[in-house]
Amino acid sequence: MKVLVTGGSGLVGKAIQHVVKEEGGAREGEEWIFLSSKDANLMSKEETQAVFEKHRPTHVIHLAAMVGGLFKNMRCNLDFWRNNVYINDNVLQAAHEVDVVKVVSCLSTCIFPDKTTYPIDETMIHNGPPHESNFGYAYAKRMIDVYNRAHLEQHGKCYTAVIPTNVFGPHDNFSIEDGHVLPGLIHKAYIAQKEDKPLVVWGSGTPRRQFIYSLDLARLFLWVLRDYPEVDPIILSVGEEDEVSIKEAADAVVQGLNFKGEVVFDTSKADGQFKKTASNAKLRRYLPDFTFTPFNQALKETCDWFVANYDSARK
Ligand code: NAP
Ligand code: GFB
Repeated sequence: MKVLVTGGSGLVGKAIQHVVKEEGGAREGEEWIFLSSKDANLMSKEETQAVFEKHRPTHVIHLAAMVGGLFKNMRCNLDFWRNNVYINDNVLQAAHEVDVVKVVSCLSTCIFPDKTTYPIDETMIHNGPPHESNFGYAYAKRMIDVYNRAHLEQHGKCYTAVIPTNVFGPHDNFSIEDGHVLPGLIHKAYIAQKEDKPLVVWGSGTPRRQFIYSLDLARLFLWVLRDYPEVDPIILSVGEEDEVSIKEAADAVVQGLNFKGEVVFDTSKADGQFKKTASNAKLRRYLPDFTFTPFNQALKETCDWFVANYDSARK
C-alpha cells in the first residue's frame, strides 16, 4: 500500500503523521507520503496530475482544503466554494487517472442542513441548505459526496469520505481572525495572561459543539482507510453526550492554560450555528470499543504544545 496524504502539513495531516510514525500506525511494506502546498498547488490541474504521476499512490487520504473558522468563512464564502471545488475535483480526477484503489476524503459536520432534526446522521447531508455563515465551504464539501457516488456508479471504485466534527490539537491554525474557536481562545488567553487583560470570548457562549482531538481522528482515519467498506460517508465524532457549550470550552481553555484573569463575552460578534449535534452511532456500530481522549486532557496537551511552540505555531 502506498498512501498519499494531501494536506499532510495541516492539523489533521500532522496528527496522521504522528500516528503513522510514532505510534506504529504504518504496517510492514507500506509507504506514506505527506504533501503540503509546496509539493503541488492542488488548485492547479497540471500540478495535481504531476504529483500523482510522480508518486502513483494506491491509496489517498484527501485532507487538502481551504479551511477556517466561522469568521473567516463569513468573510470569504466565494473563495471557500471555488478553491475547494477546484482542489477536490483535481485530486479525485487525478486519483482516478492513476488507478488509485481507495480515496478517503474529508467532509465536516458543519455542512449539514441548518434546519434539521437532531441528532444529525449521515443520511441527512443533502436535506436542505447549510447555515448561511459557511455555505460556500459546505456546498463544496457536499460535492465530494456527489463525486464519490457518481464515481462508484460509473467506475465501480470505492472513493469514500469521513465527516469529522470540530477538530483541535497540536499544529492547529491558531490565527485569532481566521482560526477555529479552540485555537483562537488558546491564543487569546495566552496573550491576555501576558498582558494582564481579560480573555474575550466572541458571541454569547451559548452555542454548542462537539470536539474531536486530532490524534483520535487520525487513529480513526487509519481504520477507515483500511477497513471501512462503504462509499457512504461516516461521522467521526465524540458522542452527543460530549457536546459542550462555547462557554464550557472557554472554561476548559482557562483551566488548560491556568489563566487567572477575567473572562468576558463580546456579544457584538456572531454566534454562527447554534448547534450541529451529530450522532456517532454508525461509528459505534463498527468500533464499539474505540475510546476518545478525555476533552480536558486533550485540550491541556494542546495548550502545552502551543506554549512550547509559540514561536513556530501558525497564528
Ligand atoms: P489545515 O490545518 O488548514 O491544513 C490544510 C492543509 O491543506 C495544509 O496541509 C495545506 O498545505 C493544504 N492546502 C491548502 N490549500 C492547498 C492547495 N491549494 N494545494 C495544496 N495543499 C493545500 O486544515 P485541517 O484542519 O488539517 O483540515 C484538514 C481537513 O479536515 C480539511 O479537508 C477540512 O475541511 C477537514 N475538517 C477540518 C475540521 C477542523 O475543525 N479543523 C473539521 C472538519 C473537517 P500548507 O500547509 O502548505 O498550507
Ligand atoms: O470553530 P468556530 O470558529 O466555527 O466556532 P464553527 C465558532 C463559535 O465559537 C461561534 C464562538 O459560536 C463563535 O461565536 N467563539 C468564541 C469563537 N470565541 C471565538 C474565537 O475566539 N474564535 C472563533 N473562531 N470562534 C466552522 C465552520 O463553524 O466549523 C467551518 O464555519 C468548519 O466551515 C468548522 O467546518 C469545523 O464551529 O461555528
